[in-house]
Amino acid sequence: MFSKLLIANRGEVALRVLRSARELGIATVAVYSTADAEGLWVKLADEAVCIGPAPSTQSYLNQSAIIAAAKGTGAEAIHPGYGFLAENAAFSDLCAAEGIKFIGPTGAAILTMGNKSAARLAAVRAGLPVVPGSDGAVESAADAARFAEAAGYPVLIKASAGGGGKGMRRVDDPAEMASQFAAAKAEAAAAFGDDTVYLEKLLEHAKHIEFQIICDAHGGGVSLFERDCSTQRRHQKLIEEAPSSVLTPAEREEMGAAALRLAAAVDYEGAGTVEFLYAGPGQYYFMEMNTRVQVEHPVTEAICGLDIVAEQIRVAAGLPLSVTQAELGQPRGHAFEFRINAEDPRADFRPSPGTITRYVVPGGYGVRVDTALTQGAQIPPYYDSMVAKLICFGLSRAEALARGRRALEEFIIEGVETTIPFHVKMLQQPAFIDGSVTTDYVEEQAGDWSL
Ligand code: MV4
Repeated sequence: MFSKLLIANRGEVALRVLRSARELGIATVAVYSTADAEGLWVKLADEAVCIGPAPSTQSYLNQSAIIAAAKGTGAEAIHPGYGFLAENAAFSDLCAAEGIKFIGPTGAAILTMGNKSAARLAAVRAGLPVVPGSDGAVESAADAARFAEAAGYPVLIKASAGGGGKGMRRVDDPAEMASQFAAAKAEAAAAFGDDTVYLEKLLEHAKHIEFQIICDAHGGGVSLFERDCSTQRRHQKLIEEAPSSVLTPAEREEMGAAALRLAAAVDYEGAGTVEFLYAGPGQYYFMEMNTRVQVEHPVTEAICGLDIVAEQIRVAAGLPLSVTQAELGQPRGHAFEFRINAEDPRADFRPSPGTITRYVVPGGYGVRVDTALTQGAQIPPYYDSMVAKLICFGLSRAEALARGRRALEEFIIEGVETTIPFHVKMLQQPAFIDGSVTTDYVEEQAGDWSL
């Protein structure tokens, strides 16, 4: 087992990793930008290294500064968290070259899954169902129109180097194909430095169902069941839940096995998430694979009784997984995660940085708050707006929902606007209560809410 671990991240996920490392008896090294010097994770770490000024490119994305901090403190491993360098293949390879264990998959696995067209090809080869799509990249608007004619409109033009909804364009009509195709390529070139695009038939009113898997270095792997992440706004997840309210045990087993087949095909090591679009019984299709631990992992921890970050560290140290698929059985209970962002839901969710003047955290059985917030904390404008995650567990979905409503009412954050009012309203919606929300719900239904 490692004796010292560097956490190459900030905020709630840095604290999350620090806690699991400490419980495993591992010394912790925090890194921070000049804007984060007072961060809770900086204070709680055994050692802390300032890696640069506030802008991410000069701090949390500064690979050489992070490697230097690891070498300077003698850290044997680096946990990247999510975001920043978590899915940066070059950084994974750089750690390996420097003899530092990257807590995550190899650069090769990250590269394959980071190219959404290559990921789709790997999925087809591993026998996963995919939505009807072009075989690889589409070079011209004429080819794109031919695909769309055959598959039927509407179609999606997707950037191979995109993902998470970035670089996606919907085309409903042949007349707009040429302009949308050109715009999609230009947008992909500008955003990712790669204008390669591919096409898929658009699957409307589908759910975003993703499977958490974790693989050890000895060919072992388990499915930790699914999460329903359909409550999204402009591809930003707002509420996640586990398990979904739609899968049958047979679908759960089938989709989990498919996710593990895809992982095996790329010699995957560590925690990963395989995303599916779910359009009804037996109608599920591979979308993407994320090669990092995700923001929403706590809802899976709640229904599995497992510390996923501790498992990541264990498998990176060459230990076998702590649990077998047989021991996991079926999900136990139900959990929701509500993302508390410093954004104003009354003003198009625009960021709301500032100082926390009042802060009261909910508690009680089945309530977990993952945050680095403290009274008087500054929320800087440089980073992602998520400041806390409220996770509520219950033996049934109804119990978890009631607990979520109660905890959201208790949660007080003043000094900045937050998404709490959005969550309170969402939990009153019949479509949410009956579990039928799909990926288009928030855009179609919640756009004109008066909160
Ligand atoms: C799709 C899709 C429907 N049809 N592909 C969004 C980002 C990445 N996970 C892939 N995504 C989707 N791909 C086909 N062929 C629906 C989504 C999707 C989505 C799309 C629009 C708005 C919100 C969304 C949330 C999750 C998934």
